[in-house]
Amino acid sequence: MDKLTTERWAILGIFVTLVMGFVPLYISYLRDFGPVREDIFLLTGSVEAIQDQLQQVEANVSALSERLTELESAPSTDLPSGPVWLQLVSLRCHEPEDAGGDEAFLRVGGRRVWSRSMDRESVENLLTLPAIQFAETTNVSLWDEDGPQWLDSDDYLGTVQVSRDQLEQGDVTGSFTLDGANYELTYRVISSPNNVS
Ligand SMILES: [Ca+2]
Ligand SMILES: [Ca+2]
Repeated sequence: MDKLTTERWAILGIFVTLVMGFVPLYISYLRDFGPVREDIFLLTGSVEAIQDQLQQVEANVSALSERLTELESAPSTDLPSGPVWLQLVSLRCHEPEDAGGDEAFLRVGGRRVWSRSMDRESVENLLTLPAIQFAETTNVSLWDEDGPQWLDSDDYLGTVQVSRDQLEQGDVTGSFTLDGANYELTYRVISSPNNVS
């Protein structure tokens, strides 16, 4: 063999030796670290998913924070602290206490404010009565006048409690249902006695 051919064989030998040595090493590397690398990919994927979720949560927190700021800066819906008035609207008799109809009368805060004879299914308009000022609550009670008092005292038919919480809620109804009677009261709680219509 000439010198060139010898060198070629030598280079080929070195190459084959390197390849033969490298292949088992690579196989060993895959065996030892292949699955780990897969796990690392999976783990990396999970980390990315968690990062995405974190970003989502941060975005949600940010949106909520903005909404909270909006709500805090919104005008207060607290009820005004000034005086309020009770405006009686109507009284409907579904069932009177007396068989032939009642001599009905209303008391507001214990004071008699109205009276009228009422039969079954009759309705009385109370908007003509002046509005009555009160603080937090006041009671409206309905009675049937009987008599004479020493023989047959007036019959108490029930109480409707009116509260300033009902301010400007429009028409509110309450019932008087004691002693077999059934009446329905409609009223309004208003911030000015001139709001009647
Ligand atoms: Ca009676
Ligand atoms: Ca009566």
